[in-house]
Amino acid sequence: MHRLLITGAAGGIGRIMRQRLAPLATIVRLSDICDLGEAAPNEELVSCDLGDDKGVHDLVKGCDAIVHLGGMSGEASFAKIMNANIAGCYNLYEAARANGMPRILLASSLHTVGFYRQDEYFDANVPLRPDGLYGVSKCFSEALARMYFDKFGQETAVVRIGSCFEHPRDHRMLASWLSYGDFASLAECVFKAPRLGCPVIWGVSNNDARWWDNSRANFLGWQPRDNAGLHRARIEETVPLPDPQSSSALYQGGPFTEYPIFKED
Ligand code: NAI
Ligand code: 15L
Repeated sequence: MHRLLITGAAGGIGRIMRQRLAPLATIVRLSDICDLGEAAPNEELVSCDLGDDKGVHDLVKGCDAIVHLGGMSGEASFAKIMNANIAGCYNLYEAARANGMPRILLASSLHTVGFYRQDEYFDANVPLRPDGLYGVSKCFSEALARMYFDKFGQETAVVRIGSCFEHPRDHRMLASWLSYGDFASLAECVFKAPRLGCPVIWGVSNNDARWWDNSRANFLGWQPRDNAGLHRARIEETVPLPDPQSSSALYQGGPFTEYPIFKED
């Protein structure tokens, strides 16, 4: 492809994907509200608040594909969630519709289903059970993606990311971890698939412990290779086992299930 847009490119996942996804496109356009550093020869840097509809329209223009990582990545006040995740996602889809409908990889989250318990196992058709306003905003983005597909044919890979960090950080992440390498290989499958549609895919590595059945996404040919199980000994040695009655041990969404509705901005 000629130009790939990555929103949220200054964030934890974005900073890694900036390099890892570069082989997919001639030009990578990187966007955030935070500093993106210096542009490499294959890069374009665009500062843009996702809540700015005109700015997002210009941002998407000329792009052949989008990895949408930008927005609030945890629980926050409704005002912040509203601007970055709800208005921001709407602005992105409207901009895509006006600019040739580039294929989108949408970063959704396990917090769309955070109130399921850790002893439950299900596929992507499970009813949503968000664990906070952040999770609700991801449910909104998933519904928006589906509506733009059904109404206009806009293709999106809705990726319900578990916990995407360099290594799993606690016992819960032994089931929810997605390695950076597996994220990158998923993005490659998404953008190389002849037809995508609008599947919901669990963004999770090939962990020994598992809560999610990804068989509905088999058509993509994605084979996650990393396994959080290889980090179990380290986690068991260094991270205290949570109280079995605590949210961290009971719910897939862990502590997010306990957060209040934040009022501060
Ligand atoms: P992050 O918080 O490190 O990065 C998000 C980026 O979005 C930040 O650089 C931030 O400046 C930018 N951003 C925030 N508000 C914005 C706005 N109004 N306009 C433009 N940019 C804005 O998050 P991370 O970990 O890199 O996650 C990326 C995406 O993946 C997020 O959408 C997050 O919700 C989702 N996700 C991440 C998971 C993880 O384990 N890292 C798990 C599940 C979902
Ligand atoms: C998410 O959705 C967040 O973006 C990430 O920072 C982690 O908190 C992750 O879920 C998780 O719950 O592990």
